Amino acid sequence: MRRLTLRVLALALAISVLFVAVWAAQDKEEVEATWTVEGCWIDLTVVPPAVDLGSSINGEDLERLSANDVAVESNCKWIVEIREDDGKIIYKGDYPDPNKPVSDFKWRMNGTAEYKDLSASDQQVTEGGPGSYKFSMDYMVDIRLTDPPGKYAAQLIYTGTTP
Ligand SMILES: [Ca+2]
Ligand SMILES: [Ca+2]
Repeated sequence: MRRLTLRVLALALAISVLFVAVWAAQDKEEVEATWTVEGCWIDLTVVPPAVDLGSSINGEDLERLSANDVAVESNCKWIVEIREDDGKIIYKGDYPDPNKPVSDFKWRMNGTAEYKDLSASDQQVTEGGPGSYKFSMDYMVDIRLTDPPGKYAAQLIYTGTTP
């Protein structure tokens, strides 16, 4: 009886030692994960790619609000600029080309007060920092007495840059 008790005690002790040994076991390794972001990136989207300002019937100026939606995503500071591709308005009609100046076409960010004249050189539309941005553009065209009947087109070039 006593031997049995001793054996049980010994076994219990062995088990408890084993448990202590298992529960106390621990090991740690530290890993440092590193990476690099190489430089600035910018993603510019302007939709739709074609915009119709409508028809001027009695010589009235034409305006279209929120004609284009612009989206910018960048991990750096950025600017968006606008220009006319070659500084010439395309004219298609039966009359001689009136060589309508591109400055007769006006643009502004929707929500801002004043229209600016389109130009063949880049003009800053807006700027921002890292993140995702959306805004829309209003267009206006000054119809003049010197504009003969026909179809007119301006090619707007948007450029996004991280200076
Ligand atoms: Ca042009
Ligand atoms: Ca006018």
